[in-house]
Amino acid sequence: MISLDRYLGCISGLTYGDAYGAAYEGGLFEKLIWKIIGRTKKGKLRYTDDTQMSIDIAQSYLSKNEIDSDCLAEQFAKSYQYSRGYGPSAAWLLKQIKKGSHWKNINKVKFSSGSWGNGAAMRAPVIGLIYAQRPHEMNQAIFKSSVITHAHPLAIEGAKIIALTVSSVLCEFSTEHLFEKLILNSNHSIYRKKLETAKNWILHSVKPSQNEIKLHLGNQIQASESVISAVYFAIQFKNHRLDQMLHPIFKLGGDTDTIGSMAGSIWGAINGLNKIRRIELDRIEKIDWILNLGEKLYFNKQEPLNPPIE
Ligand code: F2R
Ligand code: MG
Ligand code: MG
Repeated sequence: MISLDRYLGCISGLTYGDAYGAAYEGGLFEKLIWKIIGRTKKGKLRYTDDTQMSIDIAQSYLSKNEIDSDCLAEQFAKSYQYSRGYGPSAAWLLKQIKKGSHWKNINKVKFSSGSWGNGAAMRAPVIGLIYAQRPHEMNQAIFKSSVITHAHPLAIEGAKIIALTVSSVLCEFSTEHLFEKLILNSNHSIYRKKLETAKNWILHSVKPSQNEIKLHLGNQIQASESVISAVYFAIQFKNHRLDQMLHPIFKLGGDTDTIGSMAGSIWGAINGLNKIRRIELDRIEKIDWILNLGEKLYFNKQEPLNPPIE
């Protein structure tokens, strides 16, 4: 039986990593923009597309009791706001869906094989939670939730790795077995190689430098340049506090909110909500509403839950 504390730990860790990491994301321009729009009128930390699309998956699942790509595409499009900092291709796609296009006709327009950004992986922890006890249905759900905006096989595989990691760490696990399972389930050598590196660093107590982490695991917007870094940080620092685990991610720069949210979700699934400082969570907008949504998902309560206006 998965505990509610760990379930909510995953959702709040995701939101925390995203909301706190957003201020460090990207170059000077992005940081400057976030300084201006990164707070609500009440002074709360705003979350970004990572959390928003995760919320969308939870809401869409609760309304259909399954991952339905058409319903989810509508939900993604309805929630889209420029100020949540979506990736450029994802933003374009969602605006087209809002105008009436079907996702199937546009998800390979910008890139002929689809986007390989980490936008599918960043929302995959919720799939890991929903399907933790139905693992044989997880790959299909990952595909359906990813392909709307991310048709590229590397983006879908990154999402699969994150969902599989979350579902695996919700119960007791060994680091060695976790990495073996992830390697066994990876179809692409780029992921297998990075998983081997992360596994060896952790199991042999190697302390890589920031440059080595960037070089061997990555810190960028591509799924293949961010997913394994998130797994590495969450497992390497699983016995530290959440802010201590996130600190080196934010220092690394690059795609800090997304690596932070993916790592935060894994760390939270291991440690639970109780290990996250409430005072730090309370600085994030709509956090009680997000936790309420997480509870509905846990108990599979199919009731509408509209977000509060803040
Ligand atoms: N986008 C950001 N942060 C920068 C904020 C920008 C600012 N708000 C603005 O809009 O100017 N963060 C968020 O984006 C990442 C998730 O991105 P996602 O959803 O994967 O986006 P997208 O657009 O699909 O892919 C990102 C870019 O990667 C390149 N790319 C993708 N696939 C490609 C391919 N097959 N060939 C070549 N290039 C490809 C493109 O430049 C895409 O635009 C998260 O970090 C989230 O926090
Ligand atoms: Mg973001
Ligand atoms: Mg990001």
